[in-house]
Amino acid sequence: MFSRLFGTCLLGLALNLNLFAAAPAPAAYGPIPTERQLRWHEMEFYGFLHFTVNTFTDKEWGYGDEDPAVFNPTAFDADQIVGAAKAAGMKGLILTAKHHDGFCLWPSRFTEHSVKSSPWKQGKGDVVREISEACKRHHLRFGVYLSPWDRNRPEYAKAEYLTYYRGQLRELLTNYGDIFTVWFDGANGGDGYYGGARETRKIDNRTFYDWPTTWKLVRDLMPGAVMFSDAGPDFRWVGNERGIAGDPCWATLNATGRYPGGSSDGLNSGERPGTAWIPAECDVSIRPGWFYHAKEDAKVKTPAELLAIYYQSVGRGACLNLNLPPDRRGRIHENDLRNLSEFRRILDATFAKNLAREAKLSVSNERGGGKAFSAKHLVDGKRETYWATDDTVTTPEVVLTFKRPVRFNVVDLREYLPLGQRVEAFALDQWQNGQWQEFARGTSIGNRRLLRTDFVTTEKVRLRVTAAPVSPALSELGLYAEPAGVAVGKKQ
Ligand code: FUL
Repeated sequence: MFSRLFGTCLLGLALNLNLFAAAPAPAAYGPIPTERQLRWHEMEFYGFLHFTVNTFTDKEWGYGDEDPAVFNPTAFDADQIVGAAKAAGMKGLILTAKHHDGFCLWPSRFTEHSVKSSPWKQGKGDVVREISEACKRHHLRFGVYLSPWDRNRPEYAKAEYLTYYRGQLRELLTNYGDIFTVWFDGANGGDGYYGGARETRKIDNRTFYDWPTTWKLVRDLMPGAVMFSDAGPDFRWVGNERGIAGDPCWATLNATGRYPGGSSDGLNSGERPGTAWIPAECDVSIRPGWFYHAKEDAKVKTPAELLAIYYQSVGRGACLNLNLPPDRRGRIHENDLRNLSEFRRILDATFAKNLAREAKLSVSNERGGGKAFSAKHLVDGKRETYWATDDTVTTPEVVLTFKRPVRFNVVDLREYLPLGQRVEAFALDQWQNGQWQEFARGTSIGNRRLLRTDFVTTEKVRLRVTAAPVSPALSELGLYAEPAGVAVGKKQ
């Protein structure tokens, strides 16, 4: 037993040190992701749950003077909510534990303005507890949104407010198990109830919140959690609430001088080479509003709209955070469920089979001529392995030759992220009438690049890296066909 364990350890060590590889791995280029960011990238698609007094008052931004008695879902069902997210393919959920109105979905000991003052479950309910536990049961990661702007609190805009805010953060990060993200919203409209003052309070976003201290608290209490804001530190807003990343969309940003609630310049496309790895999240609601409104029941985004968003968010290297607003029952509405399930059905049918696996691969260069960085890794379905070239080869190509013509309309590419974002431009060719014909081109790849094109039928496909400051390191290449009858619309 001991010797087997020892042998396994030695093998692991040898693999780690790359002892069996013909050449050392390429050196990383530019800013690179942390371990916690890599885990976040792997999620790709997760959801928001916007739920509070607004659900019952039909508002988007509560003023902060709402009577807690209005919060009274009639048939709250955490398993129905989390099950809907799971069935849609989401890997996590972020709950608005407190939105701008200040009402807390958990019984915080720092305020009475919470579920404990509501009739729901005779004041004994805890939405944060129920959703976090349902997430565990369904194997989704759980995250929290805690609005920095609080229109209920008398001390908002004064230094004491930070003690209150951090006390709440501590409650959320210590009582509800693992938290994968803390989502810090930059919005601040100024006016509010503020304990009865009913006035406008201006704060300086750059200094008031003293973010470094709050970020440190999160790092201390939940080291694996990634933090969101307009400016990171771990992932950034994409600059719009339509769910659309820029093209290109770099995972890097010039971080100096940026702060939550600051300028959104550069957030949509990122900045290259950048000073920090701060990839984009696309947040968008399945309905026009973030909160549930019965009048929007017929305005749920269609499967075709959701697909277009997916290709322009996940497909541009970002993560997609799709909001599902629980209704007044405390459930996800049937119309949302219907569109989500058709969206999922199409995605599953599309990505069921990677046609590139049937091809013979030939490449213009393979690092060290050896197996460790072989082009085979492009089609092994593993993000941990990759095809790399010698340091001097920055614009290689790979040709896929098929025995029979293949038909596809989606190309899927992935870079090996631990070595940084390396590829700056690429092109794709198909073989037609004895010659190459370009059918798509792109710039940034990063975590994932999906190109949704017209249908191509061909016996040979070529990927050319056309610009890179260093040798590329690509971990995946896929060719897929969307099922018949999908409204593709314009190319994505
Ligand atoms: C914004 C907020 O003002 C909205 O209500 C919503 O929470 C959205 C996700 O972020 O800044």
